[in-house]
Amino acid sequence: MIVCFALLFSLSLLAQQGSTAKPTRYQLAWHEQEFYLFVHFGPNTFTDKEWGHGDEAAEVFNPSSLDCRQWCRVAKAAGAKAIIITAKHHDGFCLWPSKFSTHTVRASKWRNGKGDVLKDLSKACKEYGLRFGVYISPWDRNHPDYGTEKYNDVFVGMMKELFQNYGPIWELWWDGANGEGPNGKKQVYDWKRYRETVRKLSPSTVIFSDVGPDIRWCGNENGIAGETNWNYLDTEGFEAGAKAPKQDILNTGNKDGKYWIPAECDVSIRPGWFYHKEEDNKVKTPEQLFQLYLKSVGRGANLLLNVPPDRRGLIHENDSAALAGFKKLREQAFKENLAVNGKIVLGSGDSIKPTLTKQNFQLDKDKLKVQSIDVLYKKPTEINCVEIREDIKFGQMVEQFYVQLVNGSQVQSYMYSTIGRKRIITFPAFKAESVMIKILSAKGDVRIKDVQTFLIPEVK
Ligand code: FUL
Repeated sequence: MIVCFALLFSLSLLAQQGSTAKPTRYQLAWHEQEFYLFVHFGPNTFTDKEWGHGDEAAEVFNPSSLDCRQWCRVAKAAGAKAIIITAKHHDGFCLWPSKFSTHTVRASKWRNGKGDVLKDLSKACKEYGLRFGVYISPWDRNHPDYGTEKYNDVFVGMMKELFQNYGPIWELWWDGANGEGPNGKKQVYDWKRYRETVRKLSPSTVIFSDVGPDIRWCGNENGIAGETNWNYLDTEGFEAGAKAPKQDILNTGNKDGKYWIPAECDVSIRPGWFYHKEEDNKVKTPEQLFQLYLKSVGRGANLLLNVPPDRRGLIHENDSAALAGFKKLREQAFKENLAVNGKIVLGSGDSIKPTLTKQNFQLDKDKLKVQSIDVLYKKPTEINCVEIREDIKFGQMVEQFYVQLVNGSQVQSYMYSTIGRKRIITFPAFKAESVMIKILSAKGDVRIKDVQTFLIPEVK
């Protein structure tokens, strides 16, 4: 019996690996979150720094009217699905009253040392139906044990507190940065132990770091996934931080990578990660945010947009206005799928419903030459955007495809590489009688879940 279980276990592990690795159910659910907020908040908010030195007095942390429910309302109004907060940034200050540090909210004046930002936020997220995520930096410029083996116990102890007191934690975000601590020493991070700790405490949590194990960094802090974006990555011999794969590899993934580790695109709505008053007029516009959406979610990745609360402990009016505008643009762009004004025909001649959501279909890798997907409109229809989805629960297959727009003798073609969970492509508006999507090459049999076409606002 034991042998049987062992065999089953190793078979199921095999299913996660190899060039046809598939997402776990937690990763699949993660893909569906698409867009969520990052919240950088802590002493830096009050000292105007981006990287605190760890010697800032705890008293500087004193938001005048912190309200995590306001953050949630802003997130909801923006159509974001979750909030990930910097529970501890490099300065070591804990936004919860950790037993493992003296540099925490407990030592601040805020609410007479009785406040707990994580408690407020985890509760508010539950109330508003948002997922709750936590960023925790292993680099700690304050902790006296940093740079010694004892610090790994501290870090593990802190994570236990997070999971035991504020769970469920949907995503855990590990920053790979590794600088000196207060005694001038660097820490040797025990990533293996950290990973095992989290898996044991909360198997449903998806773990982000440069190299996963569940979600990878997209290789830049501009919020932009690769035009070619594989959900696969090879991680053997790599770790988060200095030992991570090159940034361009993180950006595109590895076509034949062994593990399913999709990209998350982090970027700030302002130039800095933390709030700075002088950046109040440098908030990204709805149009800029929409472009970022196309270059992240539209390339099969997720978008993690940082919106830093101000010294009141509130999301600033300029940021919430930009977010509302961003939501409106997405709604306008994708409200009407113009493919429904016609029919979708497979290269094989089968006609199917204009939206494929419920009717996935498969293109046989060996017959790609004779297979394509055509959208035939009832009358010429102006479009400038096509959205295609692969059914990624079977893996990611497409490596090259083109889109051809036809109106009589007028033909316009565009070539692309990967599709993945969602690929949104845009081009100059064209009045089309038909659109053909032709897959030119693929790793294996292709399963397409949906094809939609739109006329989206011209956004520069
Ligand atoms: C980086 C940090 O050094 C920045 O301060 C910020 O937190 C960003 C999201 O990650 O590694």
